[in-house]
Amino acid sequence: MKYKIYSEMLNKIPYENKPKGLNDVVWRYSKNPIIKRNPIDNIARIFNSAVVPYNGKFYGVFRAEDRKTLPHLRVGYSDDGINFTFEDHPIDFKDENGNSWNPYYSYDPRVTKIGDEYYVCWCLEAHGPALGLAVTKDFKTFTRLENPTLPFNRNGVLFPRLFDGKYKLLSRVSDNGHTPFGDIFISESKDLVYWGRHRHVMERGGQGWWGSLKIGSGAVPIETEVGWLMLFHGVCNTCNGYVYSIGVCILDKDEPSKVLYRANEYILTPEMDYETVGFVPNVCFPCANLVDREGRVAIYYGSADTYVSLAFSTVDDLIDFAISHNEVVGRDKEIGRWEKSLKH
Ligand code: BMA
Repeated sequence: MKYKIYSEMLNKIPYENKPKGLNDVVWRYSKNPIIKRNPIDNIARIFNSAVVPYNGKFYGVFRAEDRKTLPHLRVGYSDDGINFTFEDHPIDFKDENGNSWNPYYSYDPRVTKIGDEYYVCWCLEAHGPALGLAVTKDFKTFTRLENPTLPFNRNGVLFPRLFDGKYKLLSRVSDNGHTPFGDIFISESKDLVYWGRHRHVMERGGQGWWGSLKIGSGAVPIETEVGWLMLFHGVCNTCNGYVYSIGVCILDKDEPSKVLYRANEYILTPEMDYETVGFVPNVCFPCANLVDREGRVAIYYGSADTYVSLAFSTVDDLIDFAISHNEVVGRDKEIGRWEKSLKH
């Protein structure tokens, strides 16, 4: 391994070697998608979901949609990270007194392990879409904390460690609909209740078009000696709607509002039938990544708002790709306090 990894490295992850002759930095699992349509009774689709290691197995918080097409979150578990068994009920979130506290809709979860606690950050109804936060130790009881953001906000991802005693959260300001804009921001909190020191991290755009409409953080960043390796989604607009691709960047280790490297090309874009055809065509939406002791990476991504799919790479290759394809966009290298300053 070329670069040191400080994030949790697992003994075992789902993995397939890169097909011979392929030049791409990321390659798909040959048996994709791993979760197909109508996967369990009365659930039409499971997609955009987060998988983490727990108790020697792989546990996930999944975005499931019933036949009313209303999304909720649901637990699933697996020995191999590929074949999942799902609970027969949605997560019943509790407030601090143990009473049920469930939002009207819930979607796009990310799960961050800090110590022996797992934090779920997702988008929920709070007079408009906002981020919710809940913590579990056993994937049975999920206790909600205060919502970290006001509406309108989505794509919340908590970092897997504290920075000088402070939690940091990436998010994307949005609107009430399908948001035709969006950059990635970061906020911090000492107690997971009060959030502040909001900074701009990364802006949409660059010379290419694949991330020109909006970008949003994706999987939990992986800490390496170079910086935080992060997969994100980038969206471009077309006459037939939005196209969601996956990109890679590296954020500063101590001040992640600074972007160190960002690849100007996507690393995965909708090409396969299970990505280009479905409830929403042309979507690759990363929500989780697992790393093993050899620095190999398994990427869980939602495809076409219909399936869960897997792709693979290595930390070394992703870092090298971000460095060799680096494009500095706007003022992303700065700490993100302002876009323009007034000169007197
Ligand atoms: C976004 C989110 C995602 C979804 C994507 C494509 O706004 O709602 O859940 O995957 O649109 O439809």
